[in-house]
Amino acid sequence: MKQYLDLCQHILHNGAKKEDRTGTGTLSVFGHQMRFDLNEGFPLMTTKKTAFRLIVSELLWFIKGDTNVKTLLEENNHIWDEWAFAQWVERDEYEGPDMADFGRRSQKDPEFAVRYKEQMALFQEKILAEDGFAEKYGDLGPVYGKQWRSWAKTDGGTIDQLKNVIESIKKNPDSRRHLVTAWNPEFIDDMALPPCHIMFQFYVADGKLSCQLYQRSADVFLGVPFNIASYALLTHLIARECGLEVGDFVHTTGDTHLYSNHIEQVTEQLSREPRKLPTVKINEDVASIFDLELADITIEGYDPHPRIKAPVAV
Ligand code: THF
Repeated sequence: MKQYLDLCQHILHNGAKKEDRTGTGTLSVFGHQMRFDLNEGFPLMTTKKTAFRLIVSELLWFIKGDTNVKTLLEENNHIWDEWAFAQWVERDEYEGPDMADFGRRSQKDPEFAVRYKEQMALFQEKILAEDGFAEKYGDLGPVYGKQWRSWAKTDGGTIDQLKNVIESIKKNPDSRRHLVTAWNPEFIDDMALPPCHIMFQFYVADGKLSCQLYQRSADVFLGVPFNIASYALLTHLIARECGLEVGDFVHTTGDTHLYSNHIEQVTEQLSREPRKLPTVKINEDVASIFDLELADITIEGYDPHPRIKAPVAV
């Protein structure tokens, strides 16, 4: 995926030094676009091993309208843990040691890191073991799943944007209104994290379905490989649902940044040669996108360079 490696180079050379909410510091550019022809293979990083299983599990979680990390934990997916944990440790009911600013402190202070790991393990255990606890403290608020599947209307009803967009692609493929938006200003403050992938649009031409995503904030080393694969997969799933072939995935990003503690890792990744892209397989026995489970979606011919670890900014 040359587009991605070019983006990393571009930020390293042209990025502005910029402070951010997490206090980590970034190199950042504003406004970037990548295009992936999904017929050239499935855009999963080959220059670093990327956990496809986690991408599928997160996407199905969005598609089912779920907003609770319990479901992800049950699938051994920890990519949202920090955001649920951040809410938990701010609650009156939390009685453990002070966890303020745990993301930064656990990287700087090894003793604190031990206490943080303990508290995080306890939190995960309770989410998995106690339904009442999970219901109360595992929910991230009205994040993606809620907005995609049950956007709140002023009259008390809800809008299923995902079902509607599938219907509109089937009934009126040429429409210029195949949109789903996760940015709901009324509820931003109730979300554990305001959405990063804000809005996506589908487009049909020559029997092919394309998708463009607008992402307001893009963590290029950790998040973007997930985001590309996630929306590429969504495009495959919706195309299948609508009896179309796949076209392009267009990824448009706003604040497009490399965290200052990912620079070494990116440099390592840039030294590697890209390999042949894998392909995605979706279980043909399951007809509807809403019934798909983790095991129904697999990747074939994936032969990446080894994983490169990096800390996530919270
Ligand atoms: N916050 C930040 N700072 N970056 C993000 O990418 C991000 N997300 C979601 C919400 N907030 C974010 C969460 N998505 C990983 C990947 C995606 C995430 C969060 C974390 C991650 O740590 N990946 C590692 C390890 C995966 C594993 O457990 O194996 C990796 O090496 O890929 C952007 O949508």
